[in-house]
Amino acid sequence: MSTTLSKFQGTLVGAVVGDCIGAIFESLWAKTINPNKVIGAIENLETVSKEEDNHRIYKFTDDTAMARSVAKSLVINEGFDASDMAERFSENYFDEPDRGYGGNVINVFSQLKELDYKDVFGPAKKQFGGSGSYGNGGAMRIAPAALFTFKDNDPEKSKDLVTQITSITHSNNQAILGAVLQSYAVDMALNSSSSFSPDEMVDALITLMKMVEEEPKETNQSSEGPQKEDKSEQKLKTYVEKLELIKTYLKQEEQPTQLTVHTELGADISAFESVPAAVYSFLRSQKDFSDLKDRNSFEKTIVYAISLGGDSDTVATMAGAIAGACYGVESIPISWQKCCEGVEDAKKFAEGLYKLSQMS
Ligand code: R7I
Ligand code: MG
Ligand code: MG
Repeated sequence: MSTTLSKFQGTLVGAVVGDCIGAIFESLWAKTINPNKVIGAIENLETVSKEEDNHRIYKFTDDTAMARSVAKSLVINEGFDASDMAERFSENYFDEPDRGYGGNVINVFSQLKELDYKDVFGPAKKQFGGSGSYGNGGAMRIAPAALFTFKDNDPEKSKDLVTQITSITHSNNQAILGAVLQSYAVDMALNSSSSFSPDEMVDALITLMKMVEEEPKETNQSSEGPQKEDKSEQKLKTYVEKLELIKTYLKQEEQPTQLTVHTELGADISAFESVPAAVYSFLRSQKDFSDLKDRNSFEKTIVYAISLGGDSDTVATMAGAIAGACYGVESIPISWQKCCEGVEDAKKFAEGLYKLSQMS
């Protein structure tokens, strides 16, 4: 298999297994999860996969459902068709409403349907009194867009596509910036070898996000992150500041505890409090992880992402996409692939996006 195809498949399969395995823990909304508990659940899954017939399948959630729509729409239309993508998002939700969707995005789906997918960006703009959702629903589904723009190697183009795809459901600037950061991280991982330098990668992300965050905004929305009720907990205001904090972590001889990362970077339902955690989970896979000496870097990324607690399916799906893009599909254990719903489809979508990337 070509390295690029392996990385494309790694991206989408990595996202699926992160979602399916992370979903085991999402409902806990824990501050942190002991890595041994995560490993226990993974060992269960690995045992289950050995039972040839009718073994348990770990279901994907809304994160994957929406990523599938992004991938399908881009492949079938050979580009972005806003109305088609909006229809896929909504119809998938109405077909399978129990995939764990966010509480407000489902109103957007209803309104899009009522409008017959004509005013595609209107309903999202009305959410939360006009400020739009700051949820991580844009970032969680964006990996296929990074595969689509891979061949252009143009951050501006990539940012534009990500902005459009996200704006169908999330018009808040923080949700859009989070999706842009996630897609830049996937793109960098696609372009990196498995022995990349985490310090260099975080520097490159800081450079790109500085440009994006400094752009004047079309709306009068604040570019600052959502404020927690207890303002003392929320010290950082921009994605660049969060990346600077990650840079500090990476320089430390000993990496911070999960509780520190959960508290300082966040691992929650907002984009601002989850995308940086996913990026850090991936970058950290190059560092020592004493509980996981016999696991590869992809596996370390997933276990670590889930151990941050909170919105674990979403942090793990985003971290899984970045790690899969870097380490390739071969790094994802076959036993995990066998047990997670939607892996074969993810490989097919990746192949479709790969073929598009090879066209001139
Ligand atoms: O962002 P979204 O698609 O949710 C994705 C999350 C992932 O964790 C999935 O795995 C799934 O569990 O849900 O859905 P939204 O409904 O747009 O946002 C999610 C939640 O974020 C909302 O239901 C609100 O609780 C919260 N939220 C806000 N709260 C106050 N003010 C989002 N934006 C705001 C806001 O502006
Ligand atoms: Mg989910
Ligand atoms: Mg989630």
